[in-house]
Amino acid sequence: MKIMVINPNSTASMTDKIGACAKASAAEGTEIIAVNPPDSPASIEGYSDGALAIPGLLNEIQKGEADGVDGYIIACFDDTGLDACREVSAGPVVGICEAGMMAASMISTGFSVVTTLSRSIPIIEELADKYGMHRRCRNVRASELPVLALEDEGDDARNIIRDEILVAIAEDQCEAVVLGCAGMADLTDSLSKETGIPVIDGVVCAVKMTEALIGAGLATSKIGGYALPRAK
Ligand code: 5HY
Repeated sequence: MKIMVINPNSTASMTDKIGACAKASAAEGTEIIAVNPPDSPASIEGYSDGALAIPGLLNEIQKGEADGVDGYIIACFDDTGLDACREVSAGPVVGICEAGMMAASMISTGFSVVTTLSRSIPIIEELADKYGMHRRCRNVRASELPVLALEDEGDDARNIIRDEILVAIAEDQCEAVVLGCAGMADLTDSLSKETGIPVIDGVVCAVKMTEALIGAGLATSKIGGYALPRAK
């Protein structure tokens, strides 16, 4: 099966990192294609960045449909343009926020999210409501790291996220933590070991869930809300 992983921002180094994590978790026989729109914002921080990224996202899906892609992953924790992408896609489209929250809700009675800037908190809280996770999602916290700081060498960003996870454990009584940015995908193992709590990355969860949906022969319903756009 062929799965396209789309990083909605235009930072190629982050796309490479996301692609490497996706490939490392993919099953034998799964081909992972990691792409980003060439002209979207360098990072998605807030509502307007998200809106500006959607045309490029839809364009990547159109290219995938012409290239026989079986399923898609939106590799931004804001699940940017997820519903619009499902409208124009035959195969399943999975957002890393939804995938990460679903996985966390299956291995814990309550989880917290640690994201980048606090301006992302309302967006993620709205997604938790949309996915019926408001009872399981104990809190959404900001590390106050700009998204692109995750591309910097060294452990500064990692240590700031670690410290926020430790505060979440103490204050939220969470039993798992979901990392609230695709750019954190390479930090899960070391953070889990150091903090002693399951630390979850939505990219890996989305790969396994997309493989499961395709493997189960499931595709996006073309009845109703996700029907292909009508010709006008
Ligand atoms: C992400 N932004 O996963 C989100 C995270 C955030 O460019 N990739 C981004 O801060 O909302």
